[in-house]
Amino acid sequence: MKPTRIELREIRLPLREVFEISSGARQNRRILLLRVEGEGAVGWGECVAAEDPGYSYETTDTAWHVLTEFLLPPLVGHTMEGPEEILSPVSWVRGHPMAKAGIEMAVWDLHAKLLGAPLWELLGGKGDPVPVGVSVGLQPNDDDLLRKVEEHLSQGYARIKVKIKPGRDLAMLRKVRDRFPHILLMADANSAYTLDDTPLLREMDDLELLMIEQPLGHEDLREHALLQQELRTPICLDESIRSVADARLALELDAGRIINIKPGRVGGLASSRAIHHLCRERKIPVWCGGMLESGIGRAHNLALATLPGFTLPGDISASRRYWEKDVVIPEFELRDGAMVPPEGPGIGVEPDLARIEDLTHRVRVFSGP
Ligand code: OSB
Ligand code: MG
Repeated sequence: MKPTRIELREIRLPLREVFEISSGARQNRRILLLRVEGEGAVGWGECVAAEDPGYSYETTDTAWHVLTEFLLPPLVGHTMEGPEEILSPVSWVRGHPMAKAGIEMAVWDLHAKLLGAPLWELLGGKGDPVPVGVSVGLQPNDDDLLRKVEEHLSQGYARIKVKIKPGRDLAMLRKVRDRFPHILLMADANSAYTLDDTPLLREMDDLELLMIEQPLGHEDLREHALLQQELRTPICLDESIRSVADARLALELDAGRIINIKPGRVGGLASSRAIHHLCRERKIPVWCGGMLESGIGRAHNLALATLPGFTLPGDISASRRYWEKDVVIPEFELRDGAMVPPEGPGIGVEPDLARIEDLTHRVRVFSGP
């Protein structure tokens, strides 16, 4: 297989509502899409880097820089056996997993399309519906939050994740738990706490949360291990896991009992699958996180989440939860609290080319022999 033409474009796609996490608020998404052509087929990928470096050091602009200057020129025209190999010529590039994942995932889609197989099948998944949850951002007040949770439950979401930060945590979560005693409920701190907050985090044990996601710093694996020993509630790692090596170390240290796999965050689908296998061997449950992706990134996430170790509902919500109108046809919809993996080849949904063109802010094309 050989990618002979790669198109990188930035689209601007506003979220229907502001999405606020402990590190800040977002609304006007600047998303990088990758379109790869080779042997008469076309594959699509999405880079999940955000507009600011609050979640990761990568941003839309650093990813544009790394992709255009370092990753794409040597990859276009490069012959490979399969998508597992696409990043080998650029393995010297340190870090930047989100930039790398964008092109890697596009090549997976291309590969699946050339084989005429759904991406989920190629990754080793089954086509069964995937139960999904929703991630609810910080709200102006607790009543607004309760209303949001109620709305999402009525839409059928199988699990509710609530963002927390110091000052908006225990009391707020108690209200949600009191109102909805039996739902699958979890909290995501996006690294807002330190070990000094252990007494507060311990009080959350009474709330029967499914897990607490990334309570401590993104580089604090050791601290997460110490905290986990003090908590009954499982810790789930998100920001801390940027590679297979991070996952191996985290499991070795018992720094968490659950891992949130986001293909964008860990450098693509091949490393996501490797982390999945590692966790499965050790009976560590995983689930697929989200990065407010457009339908293209969402399609990849859904394919990954069909693997058997993804035993917890993922942050793979319906297109409507994010966008006035998505960039794929058909849009993603919820069916009985689950998403049905598309049957078509590759990601199984069609990019809406006219809409993508309308939203485009800049494009770079690379072509090779
Ligand atoms: O921590 O999982 C996170 C969104 C942006 C950055 C980080 C996170 C999130 C979400 C939303 O929680 C997940 C989604 O619905 O895409
Ligand atoms: Mg998270």
